[in-house]
Amino acid sequence: MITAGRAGTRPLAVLAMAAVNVLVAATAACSGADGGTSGPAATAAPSRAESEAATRPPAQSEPAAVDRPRTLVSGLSVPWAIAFLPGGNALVTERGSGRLLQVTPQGRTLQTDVIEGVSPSGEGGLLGVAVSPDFATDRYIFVYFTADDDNRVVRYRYGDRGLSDPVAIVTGIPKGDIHNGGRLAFGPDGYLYASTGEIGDVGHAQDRDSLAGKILRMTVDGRPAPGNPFGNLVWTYGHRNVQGLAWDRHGRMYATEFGQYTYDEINLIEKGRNYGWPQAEGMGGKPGFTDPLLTWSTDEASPSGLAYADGALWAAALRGRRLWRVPLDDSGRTGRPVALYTGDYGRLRAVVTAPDGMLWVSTSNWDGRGDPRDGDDRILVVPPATSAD
Ligand SMILES: [Ca+2]
Repeated sequence: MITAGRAGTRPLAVLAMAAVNVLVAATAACSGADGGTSGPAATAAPSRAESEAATRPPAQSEPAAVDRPRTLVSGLSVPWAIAFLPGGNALVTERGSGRLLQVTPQGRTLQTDVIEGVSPSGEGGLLGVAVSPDFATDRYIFVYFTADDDNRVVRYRYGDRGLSDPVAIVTGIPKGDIHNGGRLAFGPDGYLYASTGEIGDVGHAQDRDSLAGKILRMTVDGRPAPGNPFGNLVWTYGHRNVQGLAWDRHGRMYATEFGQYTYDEINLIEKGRNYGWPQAEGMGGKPGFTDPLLTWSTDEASPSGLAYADGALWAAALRGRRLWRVPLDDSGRTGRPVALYTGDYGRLRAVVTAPDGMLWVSTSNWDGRGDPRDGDDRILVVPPATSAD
């Protein structure tokens, strides 16, 4: 079920959901681990998608055929993150191969580099990528990856001849088989944000001296950004596993978060706040913890990437195998979410807004928890403005 938080909008009621939830609950296991399912729950998703398709209310109808996504790139392996260079080409990471691809808006791969030192295992590997806001002059790009002993953020110079001048700007982020976080993005303030996970060790999230279970904010040299609340890299804490970061046109920051058994979240991210994990999951209503704006059941979402476009947040769902459109009003309140393409493309991982306003969305069907089909994994181009609502 979807529950609106501060938005004050009514919960989405889908009558058929009750029966469907019984099916899922009967086989449910911890799904928060990167939106995976352990055991038989993995087989529940297709049945659920079919049931829902048959009973989806009009407000959740799919866009017309003309608005269907188109495949821009196919044959990838777990494309985890996408970031645009000035000029409109994009950098794409692959989790297991450690490859960093440069893809044109026409879908051609112009350049392929391999990040050295990536040690993929479980949910770890080459994860986030970000491009310096001053790329035209500094040529900096940043990647977040799992190495032999840690997760780390490494800066490179990126040019026609490949990568050079690697500098590990943050090391020692705890690594694990699950919950490695991994998203990188520059905020409108010009600083680099990194999301980390608590690696399945719940003690990290509330420990402000641990880099795990946090959203970090840093300079391009990996130092705490001016104005950080605790004098270190930590911007917010009490996170379980954040893999999506986005800002709206007013500069407000949002993040997706994997819940454990019950509630995935979208949070409004504000300096120094404690988002509750492990004391609270979903709407805790407990003093000292910031509640999410919105929650989903883990089988509907397990949201990874997050983008902002056309007055809405867009969350890519792994286990939920759909793209969520969450309308935002001018004050940052969330409206009623709309599920798009449920089951059509499998697990969805990254979603970013391209310079032309389209959304680029990656599938994640080769991550060990999906059902790959011909052409997977893909990058899809989705028109945000024409999607149904
Ligand atoms: Ca929370």
